[in-house]
Amino acid sequence: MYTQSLDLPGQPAERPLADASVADRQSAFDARMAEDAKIEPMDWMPDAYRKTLVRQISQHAHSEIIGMQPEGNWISRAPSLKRKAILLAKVQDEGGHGLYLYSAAETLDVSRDDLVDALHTGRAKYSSIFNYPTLTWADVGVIGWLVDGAAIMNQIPLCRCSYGPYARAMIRICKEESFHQRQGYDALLAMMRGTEAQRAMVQEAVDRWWFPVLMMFGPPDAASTNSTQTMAWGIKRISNDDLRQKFVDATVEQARILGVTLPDPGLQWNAERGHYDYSPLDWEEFWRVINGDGPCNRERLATRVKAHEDGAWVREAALAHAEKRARRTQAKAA
Ligand code: FAQ
Repeated sequence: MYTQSLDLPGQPAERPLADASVADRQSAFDARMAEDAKIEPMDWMPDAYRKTLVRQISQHAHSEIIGMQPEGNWISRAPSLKRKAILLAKVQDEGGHGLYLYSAAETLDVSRDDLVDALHTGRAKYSSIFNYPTLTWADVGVIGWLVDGAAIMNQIPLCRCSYGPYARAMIRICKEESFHQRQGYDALLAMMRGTEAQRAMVQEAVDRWWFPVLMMFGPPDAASTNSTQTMAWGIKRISNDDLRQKFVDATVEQARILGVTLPDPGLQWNAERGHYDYSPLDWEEFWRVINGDGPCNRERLATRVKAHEDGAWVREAALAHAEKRARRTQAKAA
């Protein structure tokens, strides 16, 4: 099962190379990269590899945690008991993903307090998509279908990431994301088989989310500052633009079955390329949103900071309890 412990079954607790020079350690690391082997927390790794993993994994964790808000907003207004139970489970799953990912980041010698502080002070990024509002119940279905769908497309290759704890965490996360995507599609299908007003509500939600979802994959490859290095290190396996294209190609047919129109007049099959063409995205909007000026950035961050502050007593009580138990165990042993 999933574990945060640093030892692996069948491997010595201390990896060889403890006394090796930096050059030897670098060549051992390069050899592992060349054979596409996993890097584990006890292995030596270049500082830049460690830093970029901390950056990507912690930003991913922040996205899952902030990502609870847009749908959490609808839990008390879900249209039926069944939809409410499903949505509650989904939002809790996202919280769980954030916790696995913080734990994976902690294996890289960073403290969770520092990571959380970076989010709360606006120094760390989280996914652009969670800065858009959820105005109607159809938005909840569209998040499941498109946002979770894009997340799966991006995260399946991360199950093969070179860093073991991140790759293993992604396997379980992807399984759960699949349920999320299906529940969203199912909710939308129910609405599309409903009244004219419901169908219009779904179409209006798709119109608002389509382009921001395509931007989730990150800037075009030419503007992606991290990709060349992270792909060389086997962290990212497929580029931003290639993942975006795979997502567009997969989604067009799903939209047709659902009966919605994707809001892009430039979307058309290109037989020569064997892919759908789509219109250029508004990258100015993307940079504005990730730099803090999207429709909901301030609200999302303020809600998160308040939740953290409101939960201080729980953390303090848990620590006091742990200390009391440790004192009791010590007293018994004495
Ligand atoms: N939003 O050089 P690149 C989910 C930043 S989880 C904000 O291409 P990279 C589940 C990027 O950090 C969604 N910032 O970057 C769910 C970099 O800035 P930095 C999150 C973005 O890392 C569903 C700069 O732009 N998923 O949805 C974005 O190679 C429903 C230059 O970009 C992950 O985090 C963006 N969209 O590629 C939860 C997956 N795109 O850090 C609740 C793991 C780029 O140098 C409800 N992460 N930036 O200051 C990744 O795969 C990658 O980090 C990318 C970005 C693809 C997101």
